Amino acid sequence: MNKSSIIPAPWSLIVCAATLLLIACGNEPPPPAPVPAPVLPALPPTPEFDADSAYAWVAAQVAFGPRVPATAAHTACGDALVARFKALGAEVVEQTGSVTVYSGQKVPLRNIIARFKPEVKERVLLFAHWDTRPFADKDDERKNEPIDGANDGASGVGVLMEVARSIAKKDHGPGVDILLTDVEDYGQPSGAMVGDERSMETWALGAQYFAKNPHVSGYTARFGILLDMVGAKDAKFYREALSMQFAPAVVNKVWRTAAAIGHGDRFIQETKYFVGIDDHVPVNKVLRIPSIDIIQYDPSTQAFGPYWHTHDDNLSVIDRETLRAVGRTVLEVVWQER
Ligand code: AHN
Ligand code: ZN
Repeated sequence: MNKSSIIPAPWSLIVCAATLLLIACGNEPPPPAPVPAPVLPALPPTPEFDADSAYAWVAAQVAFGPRVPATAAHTACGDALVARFKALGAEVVEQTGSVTVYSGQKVPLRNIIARFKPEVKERVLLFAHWDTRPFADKDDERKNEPIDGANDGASGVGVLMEVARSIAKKDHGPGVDILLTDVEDYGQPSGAMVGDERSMETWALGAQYFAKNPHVSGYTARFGILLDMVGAKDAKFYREALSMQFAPAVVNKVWRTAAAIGHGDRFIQETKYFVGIDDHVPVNKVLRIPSIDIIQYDPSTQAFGPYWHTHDDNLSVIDRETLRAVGRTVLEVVWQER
C-alpha cells in the first residue's frame, strides 16, 4: 500500500476541523468595524424669510415707474438697489456699457452685482432681471407704453433683496453673488421672427454681457439660480426643460428642498416648459455654471400668465404667499450649502 495515500487519523481530524471552521465563518473576511458618519457641525438655523419685506421691495421698484433702460426711473431704482446692497455690507460692482437692441437702437446697460464674502473662493450665484419691458406688446391697448413689470422684473429682485438681508449675516459656506441683470426684456416683439435664432439673441442682453465679461476673470460658481416672474398669486413652478438639460442636479436640489419645507404645492415635480430665452441661457452656455430658471408656468395659457407683457402686470397680481414660497426655498437651498 502507498503510504502517502492514507492521511493519518490526527491529520484528517485537523483538516475536518479547519474545513468546518471555514464553513462556519462563511469563508468571508470579518465585517469592517462600522465607520462613524462624519459629524458635521450643525448649521445655524435658516433665518426667517420676511415676505412683507420682499413685497415692499416689489412695491418700491414699481413706485419708481417702469424701469426702462435710459429713463430716469431706471436710474433712480438702480441707485436704490445699489444703496441697499452697500448698506448690507456687500461689495457692489456695476457693469456699465452699451448694447444694441433688436431695433438697432443703442441703450445703456447697468448690471448690478452684490458680492457677499468676496474673499471666499466657492460661490453661489443668484440672479434676476431688474429692467422692465418698454412696451406692452401682448396687450390690446396702449401697446407702445411701458409696463409696470411688478411680476416680470420686480418680483425676482424683490425676493433677492430680502434674501440678501439674511445672506449678509451668513458666515458659513460659500460666498454669494447676487446679480441683477439689465436689458433682459428689450427683446424683439413676437411676430415673423419667432423662434428665429437672431430673434432669440435680442433677449437677455445684460446676462449675455455678463457671461462674456464677468466681473471677476474666470468667474465660476457651484450653481446659479435665476428667478423670473416669481410673485403672481397662485403661481406654480414646474421644472423647466432647459434647466433640466444643463443642471438637473440643481433642479432636483431646489424642488426637493421646496417639498421638504412645505412648498410642494408650488414647485411641481413635472417638466413642463422650455425657456430657451432667459438669463440662465448664457450663464449655462458661456460661463458653464449649472444654472436653473425658477419661472412661473401657467398651464391655462401655456405661458407666463395672462398679464405677461401687458399693463395687467402691476402690483395687483403680486401675492406675498408666492414670494414667500420662492424666497424660503431659495434661502434654504443657499443656507444648506457648506
Ligand atoms: C420669452 O419667452 C420671449 N422670454 C422669456 C424670458 C422673459 C421675458 N422673462 C421675462 N420676460
Ligand atoms: Zn418680460
